[in-house]
Amino acid sequence: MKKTALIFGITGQDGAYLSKFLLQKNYEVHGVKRRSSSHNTYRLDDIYNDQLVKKSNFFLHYGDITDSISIFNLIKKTKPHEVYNLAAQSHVAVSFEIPEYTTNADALGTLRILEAIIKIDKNIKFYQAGSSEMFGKVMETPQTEKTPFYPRSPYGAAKLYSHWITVNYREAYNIFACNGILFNHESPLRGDTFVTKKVVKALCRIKFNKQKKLFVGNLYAKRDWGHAEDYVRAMWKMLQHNKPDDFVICTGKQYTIKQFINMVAKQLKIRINWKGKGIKEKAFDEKNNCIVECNNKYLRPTEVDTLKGDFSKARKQLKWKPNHDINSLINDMISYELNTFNND
Ligand code: NAP
Ligand code: F7E
Repeated sequence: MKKTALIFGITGQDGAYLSKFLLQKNYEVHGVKRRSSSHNTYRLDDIYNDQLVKKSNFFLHYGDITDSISIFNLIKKTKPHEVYNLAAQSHVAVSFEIPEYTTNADALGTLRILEAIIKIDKNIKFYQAGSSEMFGKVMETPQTEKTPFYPRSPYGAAKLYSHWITVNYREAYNIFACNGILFNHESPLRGDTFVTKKVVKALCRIKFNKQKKLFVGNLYAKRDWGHAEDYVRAMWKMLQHNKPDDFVICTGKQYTIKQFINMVAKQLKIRINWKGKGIKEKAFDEKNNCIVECNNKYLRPTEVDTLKGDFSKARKQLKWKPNHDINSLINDMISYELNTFNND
């Protein structure tokens, strides 16, 4: 029998990759998009414009995770076998600016979906998009499913509520609900203000004289970066497992932002030379033009200094491992940017 999935947050990076993945598995895919005065489905354009897919397997609906009525009505109407909650105000720095909205969407949004599931059909499987930001000020390295949480932002705290409410509904109502604890994952479809996309886009533009300088914040935070394509496969695998559970998904490797910039520059054959310290640290190209500079405005009130996960449980129980490494991720992101230039 054909399966039906409902994706909250379908217009985001992961929503686009998960949609493609599930369509390839012959799912009927329903997605929830927010009303917007500007075009907000560009990541889905290639799927949506495919007439064959459009007619039979792929449907977009208006809704919002801050609106219980739309959530209830959509779950009732689409009758999904699986619900993926990817919807969130997902920018950590922005969560300090709009903490109440972030909590409403990222914490209460999950509760609203869980409540609708137990009222409509307890057989619906549920995936919650948890985050390594819940580890925050890390209590041990590497982080596993057993590492205590210590969030460092309104975003991290809201995701922590979602994590525990998902565990609670699983135990209280015996539903198939899973938390993915996903470390940073990137792709050509990453939002422009996340550091990897910002760096790749800017260095590509600098290489081709379309931009002079890149401004960043903390160069020394360390992240465990994977590719979104690998991580959506893990989401699906969690819902096909023989029991509902929580899984860390990561690569087990970490790099600083500065190392990431150096790796992108290397692939683009830009030779850079760092000078200075702290917020005054700058990178210069071979003609001694300053191309990277730090700016206080990108620093956060509290920072997550280091993240590095251990995916042994997912490897053993889900038979999951990442196919991409940092270099293939960067290569994919650069190719996309350069193609975009060519189509300008
Ligand atoms: P993203 O690109 O920012 O996408 C977020 C999605 O949520 C977008 O479709 C957005 O819609 C939607 N959304 C935001 N507020 C909403 C609301 N009130 N009602 C309905 N939809 C709403 O994020 P992503 O990188 O794909 O991440 C997917 C999920 O995984 C998020 O929950 C994120 O917090 C979590 N996560 C991400 C990472 C990562 O490294 N990417 C790691 C761990 C966890 P618009 O397009 O209209 O803005
Ligand atoms: O920052 C530093 C910044 O915004 C990474 C989200 O998907 O992953 C993401 O959250 C690091 C931080 O991602 C700039 O201070 C330096 O230390 O790319 P980011 P994030 O905050 O790690 C987690 C797992 C999620 O769940 C989130 O939804 O890079 N950094 N300079 C910068 N960050 C940004 N954005 N911009 C800079 O200029």
